This record gives sequence, structure tokens and C-alpha cells, in this order.
Amino acid sequence: MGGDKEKIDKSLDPAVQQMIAKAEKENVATVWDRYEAMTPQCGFGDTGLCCRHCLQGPCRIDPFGEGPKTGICGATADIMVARGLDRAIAAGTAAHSGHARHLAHTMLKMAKGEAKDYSIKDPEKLRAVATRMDIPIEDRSDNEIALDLANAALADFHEKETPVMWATTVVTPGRVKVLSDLGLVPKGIDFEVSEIMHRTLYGVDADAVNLLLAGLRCAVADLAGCYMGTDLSDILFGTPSPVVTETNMGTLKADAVNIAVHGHNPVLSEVMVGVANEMDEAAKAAGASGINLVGICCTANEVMMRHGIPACTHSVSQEMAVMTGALDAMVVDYQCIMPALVTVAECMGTSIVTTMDICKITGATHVDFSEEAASEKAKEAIDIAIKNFSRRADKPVDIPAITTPVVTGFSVEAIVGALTNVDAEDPMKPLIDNIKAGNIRGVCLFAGCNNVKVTQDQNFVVMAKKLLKENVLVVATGCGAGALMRHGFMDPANVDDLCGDGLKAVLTAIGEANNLGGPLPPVLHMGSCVDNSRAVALTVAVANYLGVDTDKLPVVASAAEAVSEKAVSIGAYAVAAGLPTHVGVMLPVLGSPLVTEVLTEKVKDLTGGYFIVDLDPESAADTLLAAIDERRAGLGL
Ligand code: NFS
Ligand code: SF4
Repeated sequence: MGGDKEKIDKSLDPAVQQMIAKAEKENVATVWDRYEAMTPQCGFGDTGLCCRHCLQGPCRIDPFGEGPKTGICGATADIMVARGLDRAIAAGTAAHSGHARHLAHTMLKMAKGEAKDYSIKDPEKLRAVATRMDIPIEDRSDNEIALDLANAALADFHEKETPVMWATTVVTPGRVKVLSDLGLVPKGIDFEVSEIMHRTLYGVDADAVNLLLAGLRCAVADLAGCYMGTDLSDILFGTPSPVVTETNMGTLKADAVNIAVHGHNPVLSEVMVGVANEMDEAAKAAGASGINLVGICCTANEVMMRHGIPACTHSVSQEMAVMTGALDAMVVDYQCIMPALVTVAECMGTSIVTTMDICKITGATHVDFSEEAASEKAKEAIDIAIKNFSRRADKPVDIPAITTPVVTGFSVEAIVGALTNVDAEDPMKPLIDNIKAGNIRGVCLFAGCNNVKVTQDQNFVVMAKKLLKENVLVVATGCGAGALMRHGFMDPANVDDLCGDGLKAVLTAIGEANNLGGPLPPVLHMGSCVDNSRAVALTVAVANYLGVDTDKLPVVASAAEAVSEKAVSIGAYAVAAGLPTHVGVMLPVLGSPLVTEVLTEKVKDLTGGYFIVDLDPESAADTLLAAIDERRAGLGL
């Protein structure tokens, strides 16, 4: 299996190919089948030229033909496209910051003694973040500081006298000025989301540029939400440090109770990790070898970064994990969870367990998770899996025998820690020196999802290969990290094959200084999608060291196979931060030449960043390299 052209067109991952073949044989519809049934997709929607923002609609504008040039209210193509993009940014912002707000509530409950399953795992980071937020730390207990920090986090959501602290304190001083001058400093995270909903309402903002600027401000609020999510997670669950593990479906075990945690927020998955350990005996009593916990999507990134829990699969192939028939339960929280899972799970005898009030799925079993009863609820979910195991115990399973080694856990703290072993006095110096010397030509962040419109992983793999050979330091988050890890990019053994000589030397020197017995992996895994904040933090640290703003650095980003509106909002904040930002699928903006021009060119004069939309990974990599070189030249390198 795996040689079939059609399956290769769907996914580059041989494990996924095997499961697609199984699904075909067993007549189980997958995301690829549903995509095919959906094509050709609507050209109006594809170009952003349909509007349902009022009950006179739907309206659509024909970009080519003789049809109407405006909606019924007179909204032009420019207005429709800009409004649509803004709403996507607002949705992404709401999701990331909803995740962060959830963590703030968890921290608040913990500090008040109402959530006994949680504690402060990284008091040092608690103090560092509190200091950044102007919260006193001298002679105060962890709990006192955490209480203030949780309240400061919640305060960032609404409009108040000070702007969003998690935005203004995490970028360079120069960037604060740029954003202030452009009116792009968010007043409150929820405020910005709400304002986007207001101004995109029927008959409000009808100026495309004004709309796009508001979208950028909302995107800066998204950065704040992501950054807050990472900060609070690290404080509550520990800041990641390097750990060795593995990925892909071969990490499922036929004789174990297999449980996948899927979704995003470590509020749930962290407790699952702890309780799963405690319930190993119960699993053995049911005839299993134990409990085998794996992750899917960003939750996989969270528990992999902190505990080395293997990642099963990511994004577009989530159904394929169920297709193995080996999953006893998939326990989900929210975001990126395909409703179709329930249908596939029914065929395969897997229990889909939802846990969050905002994310129930018809046909799934709901366990009402709360921080107050976290371990009890986790136990309930794991019990469901153990019971399921007893039922499926003699049924055959199809686990693709494919695993790939992964070295993960590269938080900024871990990277600085590793650099400290190279230069204890001045840890950033070796990194900067190597950038100056050209051993590191630039940095590229790969982020975002796998999109059914792209052969799974192909854009990531093609682009990362090219950039690594050109000595670009590659960091990755989200399902982009998932793609790269499943193809060996986080296995230090592949440094020789994948990296250019300069980069190879740097990765080896850092590895040796840290007694790793080899180099760092070719691609550094920085975590989940909210952890794009870590990439921002690294970029800001480099910029501050050099005394320049982030838009001057040879740093670029790519969401090569983006899906979610969250990827749109992240892309927009990367642009607001001054980065050339590639998107490898079509954004629904082509219906407006004006909006397209603003996003890909004009915005450069404002923030220094801009979008590059290119569906061809080869030329996209070339464009990113050119952007890196342009910036090197600008720095006189
Ligand atoms: Ni990011 Fe994570 Fe994956 Fe895409 Fe979804 S899991 S938050 S949106 S699909 S990368
Ligand atoms: Fe049509 Fe205007 Fe209503 Fe949109 S807001 S549906 S363009 S009338």
C-alpha cells in the first residue's frame, strides 16, 4: 500500500495513505470524499464576493461577467471582501483568546483554592510575566501573584484606560510606536472582536482600507490572546524543555487502551495525562497492557512539548486515526474537531467524548468537564475508553507500522537555555553572530493546518527542504509542526541530509555544547498555534538585541496549508509585526483587486509586513528566500 497515485495525491504521509485505502475498502467517507463531492466550489465564495450580512441577501458580485457590480445595499466588491476578511480575523481572535480566557479562569480558580488539580508549575515564569505586567512580586506568594495575574489577564479583554497589555509589552518599543501611529493598538481583546462585528454589520463601515486597518488591529489583539495563552499555560503546566518522543499512527498499540486527546486547551489534556498514569492498573484489570495516550492537532503539540506524549496525526487526517480501529476514545475540547469524526467513530467502535459546553457534537458522549472536578471528569472519560477496550479487545485493528523520532520542547526559554551553554555571559550572541556570518541566513516559521485542497504535508515538506538547504533556521508550530515531524524534520539524525553546511554547523555546535551527543533537530518545534507567540518572542528578542524593529529582520512566516480562520488571524498579526507572510492556499480576497493589493503590497509601507499568496511551494520558498535576502541587505549583511 502507499504506492497508489490517488492516495499519494491526498497525503504524503504513508500512514495516512494506508488508512485512506482502508476507508475506501470499507466504504467510509472521508474528508477527501466530501471535498470531491463539494467540487467545483462556488466561485463567488472562493473570491470573497458573496455577502449574507443582512436579510436582503444573499448578494453576490460577478468578478468577470455582466452581473451586478454591487450588493443590493450598494456594497462593492472591495467592501464585501474586506468585511469577510475582518470577520475571519475576528473569529480567529475570539478562538485564541477564548482559549486564553479559559486559562485565566483556571488560574483564578486555582489561586482561590477552587481548582485543586491545578498548581503553579513554573514559578519563575509566573514572576517574569507578572513583572512584565507591572504586578509586584517582592515578598509575595505564588498564589497572590497568580491571583493578580489572572485578573490582569481578564482585564485585557475589555476596553479600559490602558491598552491591551499582552500586546504592548510583548513587542519591540519600535513596534509599539508603529502600531500606535497607525491606530493599531488594541483597546481590549473582546472589544476588538466586538467592534469588528459592529463595523461589518449591514450599513456600517463601507471603506475597504478602513476595514482592513481595523482587521489588523483585531489581529494584534489575536497576538495578545495567543501570547497570554502560552504564558498562562507555561505557568500552570510548565515551560517546555527538550524531550525525545515519536510521532505517527504507529504510536498506537493494539493491546493497550488507546486514548487520543484532540483539540487545544491544556486545561483538559494536562489533567488527562496525570489521571491516565494513575489509571494504568484499571486498564490492566480490563485485560489491556495499560493506557496509551496520544495527541492529535494542537493538543498533541501541548502534551508533546511538556510530556513527550506521542502525536498520532494532525489536522486533515484526524479521521484516519479513528480509521485504525485501535482508538478506544478520542477526548476533545474545542477547535479543529471535525464533526465527521462521530460518523467514522461509529463505524470503527471508537467513543468520541466531548468535554466542553461550547463544543458538543451530536452523536458523541458528553462529559461535562470543569476545573473544580477536573481529575474526576478526566477519570470519567478514561473509564469510557477502558469499557470500550473490553468491547473491542478481540477485534482486528489496522495500525500502520510507521513512527518517526521527534525531539521537541523548544520554548524560547529552552532555546536561550541551550544557547547559554554556548555563551553563558551573552546567550543571544552565538545566535546573532551566526545570523551575521550567514551560517543562519534567516529564520522561517511554519505554522497552521493541513488543507484538503493541498496534498497533505506537501507544501510544508517541499518548502522546509528548500529553506533548510539554504541555511534558513526553521521553527514550527501547530499542524505545520505536525507535518514536519511526521516526515522526519524533527529527528536530529536527518540534519546531515536536510541542512545546508552553515546551519548544520550551528545545530551541531549547540547540540554539543548541551551534551546531546549530536545536533539539534533540523526543525525546532515551538508548540501549538497559540505558541506562535513563542516565535514572536524569539523574533522580538533578536530585534531588541540588534536594536532594530522586527520588520528589519530576515524572519519570515508561512501557513503553507492553512485552513482555520485562526490561521488568517495569525497571518494578519505576523503582517502587523512586520513579517513577510506566506499563505499556500487561496485567501478569499481575489474578488477585490484593491484588497489584494493592500494585503500583498501597500501594507508593507505601513507595518513592513505583507502577505505572499502562492500555491506553488517551490516558488513560495524562493520568494521567502528573496525576502530574507532583502532584509539581510537592509541590515548591511
Ligand atoms: Ni492551528 Fe490548532 Fe491544526 Fe490548524 Fe487547527 S489544530 S490552532 S488551526 S488545524 S494548525
Ligand atoms: Fe447584500 Fe448589502 Fe445585505 Fe450584504 S449587507 S447581503 S451586500 S444587501
